Amino acid sequence: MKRYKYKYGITLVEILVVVAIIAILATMVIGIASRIKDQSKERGLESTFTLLESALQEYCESTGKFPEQPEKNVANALIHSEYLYRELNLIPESREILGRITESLIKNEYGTIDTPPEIYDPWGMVMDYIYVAGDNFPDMLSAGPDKIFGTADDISNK
Ligand SMILES: [Ca+2]
Repeated sequence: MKRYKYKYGITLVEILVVVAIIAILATMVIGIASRIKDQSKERGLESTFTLLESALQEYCESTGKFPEQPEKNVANALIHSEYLYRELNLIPESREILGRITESLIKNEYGTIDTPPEIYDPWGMVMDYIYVAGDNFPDMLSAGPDKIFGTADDISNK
C-alpha cells in the first residue's frame, strides 16, 4: 500500500513538510535582511553622532559650555532635539558641521516654519539630547530599531 502511494503521488504530510521548510528558510532570509538593514542604519547613526559631537565641541570652544538641557524626560525628546539644533545653528563652526548631516535626518515635522527643525535617527524617530552641567559630555540618544525609548536596543553616543 505504501509503495503504491509513493509511486503515484506525494502525501499531504510531505507537502506540509516542504511548505514548512520553505517558510523556515523565508523567515531566515527576512531576518538576515532586516539585520543587515539595521546594521547599516547603526553605522549611519554612529556617523551622525560623530558629526554632532564635533559640532558640540565647536560650540563648547566658542561659548565655553555645552548646550544645557537638564530635564531628562524622553517624552520631551522632540523639544530637546529642536533645542540642540537651534543651539548648534547659532555658532558658525557648529552650523557648518550640522550642514554635513544627511538631509533626510533634519526635518521640521513639528511646530511652525519659525521653529527649528528636529534631528532624527535613521529609523525616523527624533533623537534625544541631554546635558546636565557638570557632565563630561552631552548625551545623545536614539530609540533604536524598535523606535521606543527606554528599551534594550536604545543607542547612545556614549
Ligand atoms: Ca528602543
